[in-house]
Amino acid sequence: MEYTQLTEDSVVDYLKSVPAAKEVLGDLDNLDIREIGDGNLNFVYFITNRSDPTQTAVLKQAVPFLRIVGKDWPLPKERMTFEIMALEKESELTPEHVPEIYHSSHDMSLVLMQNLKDYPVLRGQMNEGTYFPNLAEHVSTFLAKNLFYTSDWYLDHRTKKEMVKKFINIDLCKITEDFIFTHPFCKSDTNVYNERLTEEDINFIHEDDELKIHQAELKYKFMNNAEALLHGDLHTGSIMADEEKTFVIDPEFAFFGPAGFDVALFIGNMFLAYFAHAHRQTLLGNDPSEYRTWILDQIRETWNKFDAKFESYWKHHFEAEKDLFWDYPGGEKAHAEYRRRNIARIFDDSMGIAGSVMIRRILGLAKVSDIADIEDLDARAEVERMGLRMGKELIINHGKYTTIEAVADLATSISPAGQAVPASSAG
Ligand code: SR1
Ligand code: MG
Repeated sequence: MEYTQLTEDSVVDYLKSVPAAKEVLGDLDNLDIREIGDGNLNFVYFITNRSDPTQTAVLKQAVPFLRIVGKDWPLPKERMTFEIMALEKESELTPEHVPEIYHSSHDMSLVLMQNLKDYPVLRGQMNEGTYFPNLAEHVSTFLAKNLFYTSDWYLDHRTKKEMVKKFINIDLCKITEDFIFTHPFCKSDTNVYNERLTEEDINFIHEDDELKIHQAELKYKFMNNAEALLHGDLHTGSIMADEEKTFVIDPEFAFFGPAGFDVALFIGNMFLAYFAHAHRQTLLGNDPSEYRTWILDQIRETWNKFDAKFESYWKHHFEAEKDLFWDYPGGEKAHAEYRRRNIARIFDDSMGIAGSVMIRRILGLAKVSDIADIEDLDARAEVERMGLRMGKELIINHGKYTTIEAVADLATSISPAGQAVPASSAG
């Protein structure tokens, strides 16, 4: 079928050409269709059978431009092909953490999938101060399985290279190269600043030689290290959850890059939430320490569980298929050391990139509601300065922090968990 951009009015006609739609949604002449996309890139339709709300699905379609900017910023709609391929791979490796796919079409750049309406977006729920007892457990499994089982440490040489070839995602990688690794670090027209940040706050990032050099190195690593299949945009807005289940959505940025990148996106966004709650918890009428301590616990647990799971998948695989290379007295011990060094290097990459992620959400175009929705601009600026300080320290000195506990201590040295950012008198 030739591509057409769907609207609320044309979704039903399209669904009538999809056999799976009837099975999932029942009577296709009795559907309620609502466009609910609030992301930066795509259109998302919520579809429900008016007589039976359990018959429901979500249709996501890519359009040939960047939605947040408009038609003036063309972006190939073929990005949906990467999302479909990534969802297929993630469904193989971690079916419990991705939505069920009912139908997909590369030609129409769309996917029809499970409606996760009972699992709201994690970021919004965290803004309200909700706790998720399984978050670290689930996110660490998603990360460890998808990253280990798509790396050269598991796949054979041909499968891996064929996959790398399939996942050359030029245009969305360019968005990341620009909007995470470049524009926020210089005087780009795409940046958007809280008006209460001073020139000094901004030049703290834009005019520091060491920061520039380290940031350029992180970007180079992103562009040249096809280590594992990444989700590519794994921030807290790409996670939907309740107390029991956790789903990761939206992998259109998928490509083969440094394994630490996905870890960095999640952990960097969690640190931003930690800083935002210095103010948010006061608005909610709470002492900030309880919720902020929970966030730090999740950060520590996510890394530590990821580390243990990644290593155990690797160890298990090594034992099953011991390579001639390591088959000598002492070889197993040497392999264990090789594993440790690689996981330590993934940690180091993750912490450096987490610094970039934090700064891009403060100075760059695409914000996070945790901070950007703080109405009191002075309080927001105070929170933003915390993120800028931590981001800069991680970009320059990530090598100094060898444990996640040390990185969490860095966050508390910038803002202790019990410290509140109260409303400013100016508001
Ligand atoms: C220009 S907007 C780009 C951002 O939106 C997506 O959600 C990704 O985070 C991307 O970096
Ligand atoms: Mg997204």
